[in-house]
Amino acid sequence: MSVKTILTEPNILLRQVSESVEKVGDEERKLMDDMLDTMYAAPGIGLAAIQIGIPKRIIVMDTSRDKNIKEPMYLVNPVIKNKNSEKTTYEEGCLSVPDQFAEIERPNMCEVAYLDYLGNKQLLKANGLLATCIQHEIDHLEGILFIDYLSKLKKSMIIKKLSKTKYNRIVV
Ligand code: GNR
Ligand code: NI
Repeated sequence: MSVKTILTEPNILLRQVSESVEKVGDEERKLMDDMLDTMYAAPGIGLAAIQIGIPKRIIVMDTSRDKNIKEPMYLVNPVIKNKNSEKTTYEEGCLSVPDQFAEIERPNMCEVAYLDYLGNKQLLKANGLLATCIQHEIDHLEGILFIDYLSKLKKSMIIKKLSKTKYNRIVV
């Protein structure tokens, strides 16, 4: 279990489309453990493998409100099967877009099929913050960041700011 460096925009790796996982084995579980450590250390409520430079379709999440109660979720090859036409807005942030926040509108409910930590098939119906987080993380697997939904001007201002700042997370 170790905390990895989180890549920040602008970085072409974050724009890569991640590859499906063929089998959930020990290597994938080790990656999920490291991703969870990295996410908790950040701290964040979700993390996609590409954020630590691994282009695999794996995300981890924990949207539990109580910091003392850990409710880790592991989603391998997640696919959205259904989403609501009703929209909801959250102020989103991203560990790969440090210190920047914006209101983003997304479907308020989604059903997602995925493989869990043991490689078993699961179907999850999510709403609220969890639904938003799942969609934010699946976007990462397609090389999409939340700033892509902003106007060209807002997006370029954020990228300009990030380019001026050197973000280095210390790997312990
Ligand atoms: O920690 C995070 N918080 C968050 C808040 C609102 C909507 C999405 C997120 S995900 C983010 C962590 C992250 O960057 N995951 O990719
Ligand atoms: Ni993110």
